Amino acid sequence: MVTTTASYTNSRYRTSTGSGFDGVVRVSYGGYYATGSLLFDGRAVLTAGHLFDNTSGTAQVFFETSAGTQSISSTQILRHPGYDTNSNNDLAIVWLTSAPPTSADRYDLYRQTDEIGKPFTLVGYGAMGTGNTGATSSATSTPIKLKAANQFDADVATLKSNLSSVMGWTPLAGTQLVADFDNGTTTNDALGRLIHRTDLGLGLDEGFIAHGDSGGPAFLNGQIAGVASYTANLSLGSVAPDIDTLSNSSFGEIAAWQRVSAYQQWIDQSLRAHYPNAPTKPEEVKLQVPEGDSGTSYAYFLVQFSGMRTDPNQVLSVDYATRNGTALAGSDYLAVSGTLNLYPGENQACIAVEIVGDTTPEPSETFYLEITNPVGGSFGHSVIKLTAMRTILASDGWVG
Ligand SMILES: [Ca+2]
Ligand SMILES: [Ca+2]
Ligand SMILES: [Ca+2]
Repeated sequence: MVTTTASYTNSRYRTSTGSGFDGVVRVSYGGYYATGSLLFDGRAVLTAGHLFDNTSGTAQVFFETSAGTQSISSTQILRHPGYDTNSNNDLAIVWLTSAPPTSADRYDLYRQTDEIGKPFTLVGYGAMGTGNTGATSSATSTPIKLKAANQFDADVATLKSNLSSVMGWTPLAGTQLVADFDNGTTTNDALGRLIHRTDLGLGLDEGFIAHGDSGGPAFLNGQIAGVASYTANLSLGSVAPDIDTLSNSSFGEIAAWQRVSAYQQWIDQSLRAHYPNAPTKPEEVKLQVPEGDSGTSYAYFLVQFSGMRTDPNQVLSVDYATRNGTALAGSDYLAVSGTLNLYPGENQACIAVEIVGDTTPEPSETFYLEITNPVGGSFGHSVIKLTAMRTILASDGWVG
């Protein structure tokens, strides 16, 4: 990944397995390399749209986890239908032909719109270098997954309104977050000088995206808040913050991430549309699910809203989290927690939980999903929590 303030060999930039970044993947397509993140459904990877000239080919997705390195082909690629060469809607979802390793982290989306001013963690497999040199390696040689930090300074609309004369592209307001690569000086504080968002960076932790980091995540609270999209070296008259005037991911440049909070409806609904054999009414919900012999399969929970919206455009939501019964998170099923939105026109949606298959004889076991914090409706009768149980059925070989 990433150009960093100090050498990439500094341990502060390393992403050892088991440290929460094992769902950040390398994506290859048509001879190009990018980065992506495994989404909360455990089947799809979120990455950049500009990697794909069309969506008829096959991508390869590489997982590096404690289980080793594993490559999985795509079964479908969906580029955002609004993608354009102004880097608008620069997102794609890549579905995998088989379940990724259970050791790969699955990520929820950052759903609040308070990203600006917050420090984030960026992770990627792109070209390396330092802020002084810019990217000096190619994105295809010896990929190393690195992390660094930066801060979201503004929405792209603020940049455009200040720099329309020198910005040769027209971004959609509210859909991209920008950050700059700081070295602690005001001279190279790009967004401080260009749009008066003064911040001198995060010291040695400060880092930046480079070739091959496209599609990689910007994490807030361990959730995907941004998808790396592009970099630029901008100057306005005599204000020229780039340290070397080259577009090379050096100190003094700016970068943009697609703002995931603005795209959560598209991502959520795209994933839900791909859930295999998902129930559409309560009588179709299976309370008992077979364990399977390998990979993972889904147990579904169907969440329904039976009231009336006060405003038809209102987004309703509940929070959810799995809880162990006799089944244990990590070995019998994969824990999930997050927020489920019901978008305008929707009165129900499924939550999918991955059941871990293996051939070890086990008794039937149970786990729970708890639903709390209804927004836009209530559970009624002073109920504050709904709990549903699923049973993972014993595999045939168990005798007890
Ligand atoms: Ca910065
Ligand atoms: Ca700055
Ligand atoms: Ca530069």
